[in-house]
Amino acid sequence: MIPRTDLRGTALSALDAAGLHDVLPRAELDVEAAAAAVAPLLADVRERGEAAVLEAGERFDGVRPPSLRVPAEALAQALDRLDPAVRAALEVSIERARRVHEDQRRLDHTTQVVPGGSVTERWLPVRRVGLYAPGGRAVYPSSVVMNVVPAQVAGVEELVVVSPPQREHGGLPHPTILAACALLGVEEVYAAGGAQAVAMLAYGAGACRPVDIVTGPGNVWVAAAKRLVRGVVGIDSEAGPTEIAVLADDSADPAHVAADLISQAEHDVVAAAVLVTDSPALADAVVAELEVQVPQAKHAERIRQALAGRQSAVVLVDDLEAGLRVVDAYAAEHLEVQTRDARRWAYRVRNAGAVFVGPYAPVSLGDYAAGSNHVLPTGGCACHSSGLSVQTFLRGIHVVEYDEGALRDVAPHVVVLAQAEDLPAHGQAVEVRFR
Ligand code: HSO
Ligand code: ZN
Repeated sequence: MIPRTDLRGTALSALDAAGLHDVLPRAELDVEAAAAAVAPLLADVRERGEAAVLEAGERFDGVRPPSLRVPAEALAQALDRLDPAVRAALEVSIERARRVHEDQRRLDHTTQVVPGGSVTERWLPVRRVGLYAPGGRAVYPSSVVMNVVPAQVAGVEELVVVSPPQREHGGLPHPTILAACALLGVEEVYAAGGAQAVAMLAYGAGACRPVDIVTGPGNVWVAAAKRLVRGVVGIDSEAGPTEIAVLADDSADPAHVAADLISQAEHDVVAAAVLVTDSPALADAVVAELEVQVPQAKHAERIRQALAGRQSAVVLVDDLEAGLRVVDAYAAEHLEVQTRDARRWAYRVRNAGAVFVGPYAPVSLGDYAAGSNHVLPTGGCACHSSGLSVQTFLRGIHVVEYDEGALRDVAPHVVVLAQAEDLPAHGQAVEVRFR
């Protein structure tokens, strides 16, 4: 059902991400190869614009959308037809996410460096943002919420959502995606998916003008396209398969731990579910629970494959200190801490996309309705990157203000450094003001 790894008696003090790789391998996506394959498609969209996007939709999504831009009536209709319970749940999700993200807003700040000399950091939103919302199996209106809310809170002026045309919906994107857009007040939506949609956002095509940043999860083609347009536009991280790690001791409820592992394994056959525990009894009980719960799950086969994959494991360690080293080295997208004194352990964690504390904070709460963002670093990137936030959509600009006296005081230092770098004209530009 799930591979077991016994690290008891192993010296973990030297454990780093590289060492752990043999113990807990990660599913590898060959984005490089995909990038080579999609490069001609990007060039085609750049050259021929809308026609290339529509043709690619026909080829890859099996349907040519009636129009690239989704008409306003289609958005309104999707919202009208949305199940009221789903609408109410999305509204809660949006409201909680707004509250958390509003607190992320950075304030402009002025540092008075010397009398007469100051530097102000201004935080300005990017003007136009493109959000990718997958179609197919991963139709997640919740991800539309997680992308749109921080952009709106940041003050982004123009928000564009792209999502693949669906044959069974007459070439429109999935109606739940459209409804989520309508609920969030996003009006500019295009029926475009895959690499061609990313190219359209980056270069512009038809009515869609180029954006400044492209965000949002997608398959390997989308990740490859994002990698290729980076530089032309900004991108968020390349999202990999979902990961959950659980750090637990014998106080954890095995039924809960198993359910949480299953919840993220449900996403994908390459999703990773990792339990790290110092309790052999808990490990056995969780495995027994998996045997019971997995067959009852709707996506049992997908879950079974994810749990059985090399990327998933039950890891036994000597104690929670060792467990902490393992989860830190692993740097999971999501980490649950289900131990006694969970809060204390949780605050010692250094590497994780998000940490979920104690028995009542399962990852699926964070996926939908905690207020936290669910677009998080995967593949070990949590040791250098953060999840999506208001900050993703802001740029800090230094505004430098010095008066004559303040410049005169520091002038000799500027001149010396300019000479040391063999750039005397730099020094001249200061001295010329005082001749
Ligand atoms: N757990 C996924 C996000 C998601 N879950 C969307 C449900 N819907 C990656 O963090
Ligand atoms: Zn999820």
